[in-house]
Amino acid sequence: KSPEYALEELFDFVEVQHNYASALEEIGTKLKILDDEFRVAYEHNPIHHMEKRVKEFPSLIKKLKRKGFPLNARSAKENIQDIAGIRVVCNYLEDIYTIENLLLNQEDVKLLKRKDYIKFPKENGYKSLHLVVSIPVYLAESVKVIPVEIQIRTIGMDMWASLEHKLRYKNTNISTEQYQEKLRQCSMEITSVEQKMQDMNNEIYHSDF
Ligand code: 0O2
Repeated sequence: KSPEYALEELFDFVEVQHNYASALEEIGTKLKILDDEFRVAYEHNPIHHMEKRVKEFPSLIKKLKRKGFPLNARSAKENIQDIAGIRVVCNYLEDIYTIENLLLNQEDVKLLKRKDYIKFPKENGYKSLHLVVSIPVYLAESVKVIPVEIQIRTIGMDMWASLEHKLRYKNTNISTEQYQEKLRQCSMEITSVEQKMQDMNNEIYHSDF
């Protein structure tokens, strides 16, 4: 392929990254507005913090290769749904579904895919609510409808996923298997503690003092 073709492809990838970053900004702002409104109305912030990222070029190429898709910007747009990703870490279990409902009630947000790994945890103990939504982004000369992957989880689920991710991807001599049972156990204990915290929080909210 000619150098001109390669350059054109590169420009397309840069455009993809820019558009997906804009979609992330839109979703991030929507979530922040909901969180702020909750603080004013109920003196409670459902969101503890958020992390946003646009998949970097090397990871995007790696994922396209792994899945056997063509290595170009068009193929990335058509086949990869997590180019734009936002992780929403909530304070309490119920906050996860509150945030989901409020976001999906918005007219311009369309649900493309939903996986509830909280009601149906993965075999290893992984829990999170995964949504892929699309959102319109208004550019100077066009409107692009762009998918964004949203992972919503509690602080405890996030702590668990970070450790499990570290174990899986870190090049150490430690065998992951050695930790599998411990991790499953921790996942259950975290849920139990978070459920108790949720119940106490509800009791305090509904009490008179
Ligand atoms: P990274 O580096 O976090 O981006 P696909 O996204 O196409 O591969 P699928 O089935 O839609 O496929 O993915 P799924 O199950 O919705 O999960 C995608 C993302 O969820 C992963 O992204 C992780 O971020 C997270 N995830 C899923 N399962 C686990 C798990 O067992 N442990 C941890 N720690 N995270 C998990 P990536 O692309 O793998 O990586």
